[in-house]
Amino acid sequence: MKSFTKLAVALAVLASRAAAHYTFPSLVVDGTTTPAWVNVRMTNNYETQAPVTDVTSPDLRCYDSAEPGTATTIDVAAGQQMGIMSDGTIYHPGVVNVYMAKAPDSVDGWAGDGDVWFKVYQISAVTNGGESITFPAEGLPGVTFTLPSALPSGQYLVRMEAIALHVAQTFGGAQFYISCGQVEVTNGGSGTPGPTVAIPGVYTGYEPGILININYPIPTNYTQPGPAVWSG
Ligand SMILES: *[C@@H]1O[C@H](CO)[C@@H](O)[C@H](O)[C@H]1NC(C)=O
Ligand SMILES: [Cu+2]
Repeated sequence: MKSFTKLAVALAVLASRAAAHYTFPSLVVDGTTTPAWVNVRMTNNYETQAPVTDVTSPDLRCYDSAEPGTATTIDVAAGQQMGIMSDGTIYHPGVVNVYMAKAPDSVDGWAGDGDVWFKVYQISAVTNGGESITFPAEGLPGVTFTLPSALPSGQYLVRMEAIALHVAQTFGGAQFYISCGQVEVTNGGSGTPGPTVAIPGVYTGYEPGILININYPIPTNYTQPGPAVWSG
């Protein structure tokens, strides 16, 4: 009886969360939110808000295959806070990763090919041995993080990835909400960011943090997808 009730609750929650999607069209620099799709490359889903679900798709990178993304590059200082904002909230339960990749010179038109991506920030899930699982990113309008002081100066793509896990119990069910901003890091340091990965390539879709039933039974632990955060 108890497990039946839990399952019914889980299914009701799942149904109520099925529809709402989101994009990440703005950065926050010096406390100011930039207008939509000015410093962020416009994504295929700017109207539909639909997620990427194929982790091998080229769209897992910046989701701009429909029209190769262009954006204006904005200055951010190493060691300072910046943010990435959605067009609403991070509605679904799930986790967040922010990756960066340094362009060889200008980031304008740079595709971000190769093992060039490193993680600068993440918001994982919180578990307690099977009693509950919570998602601190759920419901946030966006994320704020500090750029490492050791981050070298230069032009970068900064890639938001919110992984919605509400229907992730089947392969390909996790929903990736993605966008790439263009920033010029000033006043940088001399660190060597890593570990670096290729995107797509970083995930197979079978990771325990991507192919997961978050509703029932409640996971006892959670493994954040992707490499460790580089903090400089
Ligand atoms: C929980 O930990 C076990 C043992 O390390 C691991 O095999 C499993 O994949 C983890 N589960 C999740 C959802 O990360
Ligand atoms: Cu949705």
